[in-house]
Formats: sequence, C-alpha cells, structure tokens
Amino acid sequence: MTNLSDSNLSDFCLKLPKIEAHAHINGSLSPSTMRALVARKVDVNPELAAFEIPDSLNCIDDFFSLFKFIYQLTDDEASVTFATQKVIEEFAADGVRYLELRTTPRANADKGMTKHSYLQAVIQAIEQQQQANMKTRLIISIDRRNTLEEAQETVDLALHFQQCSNVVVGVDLCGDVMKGSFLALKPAFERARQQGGFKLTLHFNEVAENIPEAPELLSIRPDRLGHATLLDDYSRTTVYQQAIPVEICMTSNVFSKTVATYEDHHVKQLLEEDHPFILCTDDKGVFGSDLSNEYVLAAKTFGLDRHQLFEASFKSIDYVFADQETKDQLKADWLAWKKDNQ
Ligand code: 6MZ
Repeated sequence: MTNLSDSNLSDFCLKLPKIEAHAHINGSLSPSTMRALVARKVDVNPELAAFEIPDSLNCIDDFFSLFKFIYQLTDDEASVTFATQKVIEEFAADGVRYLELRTTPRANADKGMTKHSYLQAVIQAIEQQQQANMKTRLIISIDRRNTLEEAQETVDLALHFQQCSNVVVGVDLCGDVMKGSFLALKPAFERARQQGGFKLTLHFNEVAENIPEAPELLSIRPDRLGHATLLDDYSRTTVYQQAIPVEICMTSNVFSKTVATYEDHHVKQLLEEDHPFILCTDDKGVFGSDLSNEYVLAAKTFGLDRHQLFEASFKSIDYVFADQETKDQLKADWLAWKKDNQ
C-alpha cells in the first residue's frame, strides 16, 4: 500500500471498511433527518423550526442541554423508527461494515411511548434496516442520573429483548458527566453481565470531576471504555494492564472542550503504545463529523498512512461485542478489501 496524498485521503477513508462502536442514536441525527422530523412536528410545536445545532460549544455542559430539543423530535415510536433507520443508512453509506448503536430507553406519557415501546421501535428499525454490507447491533444505555430502580428497569428491558432478538449485545453508562454516581448503579451493571451475559462499556473520565469514581468503574472490569480522556495514574495502570479497549471520539472531545486540540488528543499515546482503541463518532449529528472524517482527522493529525489506517480499522474488529464467528467473517471481509485495494 502506498502513502497517501492529501487529495485522495478522504476518498480512501470513505472506502475503507470501518467499525463504529460508539454512536448515540439521538446524537447521530443528521441535519436532513432533523429537518424531516421538524417538518413532521412543526404544526403542533412551531418553536422547533427555530432550532439550530450550534457551530461550537463553550463547554461540555452546553452539549447535554441540546437534547432537550432533540428529544422533542423523537418523542413517539414512529419518529424513533424513522430516526434509527436514517442513522443506519448514513453509517452504511459512510463505509461502516459493523455498527454498534447505543440508546437510552425513554418514555413520553403524552404520546403513550414507554421505555419498552421506545426500545421496540429501535430494535424493529435495526432488524428491518439490516444492510447487505453492514451488521447493526444495539447497546442499551443507562443514564448516570438514573436511580438504581430505573437502571434495573433498563436491564430488565435488555433481558426481555434478548429473548426475542439477537440485536442487543451490551449495556453502557452514559449521560451528563457532572451528574449522578456510578456506585449507586453498579448492581444493575453486574446483573446485566451475570444474567444476560451482556458486554459492558462505560463512559469514563471525560472530565476531571469523574476521576474520583474511576476505581469503582474499573472494579467491574468493563469490556470497553468510552473516551478515557483523563487517565490519572491509577486509571492508566489499570487500563493498560487489563488492555481495555478505548472508544475514541476526537471531534466530540475537541468540540465539547474536554480536549484542547487535536494534536493534544490522548489517542496519540494509545497509538504510540499500541493500546487497543476504536475510532468512533459519538454524536455525528451534533458534532458534524462522520466516521470517515474521524479517520481523516487521525491521519492528518498523527501522520498515519494507508497501512496504519487499515490496521486501526482491522484491529477494531477484535474489540466489538460480537461472537467469534462474526469477527472472523469481518476479518475475512477486511482482508479481501485490502487485497482489492493494494
Ligand atoms: C456522555 C453522552 C455523550 O441515548 O438518547 N451522550 N453521554 N458523554 C457524551 N459525550 C459527549 N454523548 C451522548 O443519545 C443521546 C444521549 O446520549 C448521551 C446523553 O445522555 C444523551 O442524552 P440517546 O440515543
């Protein structure tokens, strides 16, 4: 494989088969999907027409408040199905071959939507929208602001849908980084693993305020970590010793100001030390960056060539929440692509 000139980098990154493992459904709605959803609802709720995703944020606090608007767009099952299908189509068009979406079950009494019917809408969309070239799986998120009872209810739902679908593969801890406590929710995560065999991924140390609870998060031996922006000594030693793969979201971190610049991004160290990571988008709608662009960014910032980009994508296969047969199939597909694109 030859080195890349600037002109064909974007094309290469688009065509490269990719894994997306950290994508929140409601953060992944493209501008056109948002416009279509606004059009469905604007008669009843005219204020929706005025909303725009901002070009920049002052801090990560500003990010979470955006969902007060976005959640008005996906406040009934039909909109949830439509949004999920669009997100899947767009990832497939961006060259993703294996997609793990994640979402937080949400009820809306006004429209009769329950957490159960919300998840049913998402899972049906995933099952109906399986692409020829891309497998889609679902991670169910538990919000940090949940009570233990709410978190256990989410685990109940994950266990329920596991009985009728092979789509649900994992459970995630997400939500406003300044709120809630993992310790209170830990029994729900332990039950998800014990009863459902679910893989666990946790948003980890996005901001300095999260560092005190890091030992508690690491004590459940998560299968992957989201962000891991700030590695204090204890976290670094544990994450490295256990070789826990990190879901890396470069644009998200710089946009929400948890990392100062792309050059300062912590993936640099993971690259240098050959620690497992997966390049991901987090919220491609809010941050305006698709996965192929995240590969372009990594290439430009750290001088990666075609071979290194392929390797980053290829190694990610080992870290997905799929069985060995699926991973072997993905590896064969990647190697066939490499042969055709040398
Ligand atoms: C923590 C995040 C996040 O679940 O409604 N979410 N949580 N850190 C992040 N990094 C910036 N990005 C998104 O998707 C939206 C929800 O995902 C979580 C937040 O809880 C947000 O409300 P779903 O599909």
